Amino acid sequence: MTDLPISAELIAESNARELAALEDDYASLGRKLERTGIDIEAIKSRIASFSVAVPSWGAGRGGTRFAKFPIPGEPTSIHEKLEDCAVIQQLSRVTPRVSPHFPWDKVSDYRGLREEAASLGLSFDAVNSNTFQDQANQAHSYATGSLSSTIEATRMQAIEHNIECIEIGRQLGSKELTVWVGDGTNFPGQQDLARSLDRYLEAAAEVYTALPEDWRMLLEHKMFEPAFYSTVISDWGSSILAAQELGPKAKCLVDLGHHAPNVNIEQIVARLHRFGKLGGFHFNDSKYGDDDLDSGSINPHQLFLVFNELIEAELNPREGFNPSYMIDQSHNVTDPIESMLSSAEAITQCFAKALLVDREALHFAQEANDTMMAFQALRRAYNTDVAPIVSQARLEAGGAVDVLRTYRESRYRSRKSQERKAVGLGAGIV
Ligand code: AOS
Ligand code: ZN
Ligand code: ZN
Repeated sequence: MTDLPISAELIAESNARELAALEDDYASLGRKLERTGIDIEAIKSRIASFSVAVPSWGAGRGGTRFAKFPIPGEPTSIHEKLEDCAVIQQLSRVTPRVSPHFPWDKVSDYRGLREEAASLGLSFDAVNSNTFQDQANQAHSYATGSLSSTIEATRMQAIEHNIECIEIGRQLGSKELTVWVGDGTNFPGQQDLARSLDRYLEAAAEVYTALPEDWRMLLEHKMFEPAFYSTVISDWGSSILAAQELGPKAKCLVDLGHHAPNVNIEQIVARLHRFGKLGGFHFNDSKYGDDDLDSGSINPHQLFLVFNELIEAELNPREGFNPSYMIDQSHNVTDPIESMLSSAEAITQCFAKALLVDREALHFAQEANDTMMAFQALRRAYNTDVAPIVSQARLEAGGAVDVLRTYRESRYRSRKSQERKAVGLGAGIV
């Protein structure tokens, strides 16, 4: 491995200051869990094998249609994004894979890019195609749709782009193509709701045919935006029907922000799994819509309930259980590295809490229709502070006990602000 962005000495020094307190907290939590028959070491080893991918685009500042405010030192190429993702992995030890997006991350040598990632301790996760915006020199516009466009040449272009993403993914060592289309309408009557789905299905089938044997195609549904009246793959119903029609390699991807407010997402997770179609997640949080806020920052309880369903699913595997976990957030006001460090920790903690649920007590209460005790089985796990197990697992994997403090001490961002070229308006203004 070449030089990693954060020095091992810095991490060790930072950890040294935390060790005594962590040892104390870990021992105390271990005793508490032991009283309920849970072996903390077993939980820790489950956490040690947990991971969540980070999106290459998440390394940059997000924005809205009103404005984007870049920060000094923001990455402007996939190479710089990989370097930032390496920082997240070095400190958190739960984000060893990066999900790239094309053509945003286009380079001339993908095998070289794969080696570059490997030298930073990273590999590639699902490849994301982009047919929701036009690129310079593109022959046909996606203004009226892509895979579901009424224009055949546009559909063909979208199909070819997805197939090109598969080809790039093969070179990067990926095994999944995530397809989210912005296709939809803004006016009643704008498009035939049935025929637009027909066109989507036909075009998606062409992409499906190009999938290598051991690949999966993840269909990401979204209720609205950029289309505000209807979208072609609007919800988990449309998604599972499309996935069932396409074939066994097609699965559904649940982006937590892509539902109507207050929808019971954990139940959607259970449903998709029941029919063997749960393919993966884009983790984020939201208050109003597809806000792409940091995971667990608004409703950590929902995130916990999602993981609770995932543990249940794992105990009852149907046609395999192997969902891909990924973060998909828009970091508009924070340092993206800090947001992803904090989010990776929040996600891992919810996974850990779900592992603590006394399944026997839960199932017994469910069978006995003892509502309060069933709820309490979840509540007890949710109320447990699992930070010491998650931190201990991270420490043992070579990460930082206090990820954010160690990151700040590294002064990584300010070093990058000296080295990297400024991004557009606002960059360089501190
Ligand atoms: C869009 O809302 C989706 O969440 C997609 O996953 C999209 O490809 C990603 O957010 C990058 O824009
Ligand atoms: Zn998403
Ligand atoms: Zn989204």
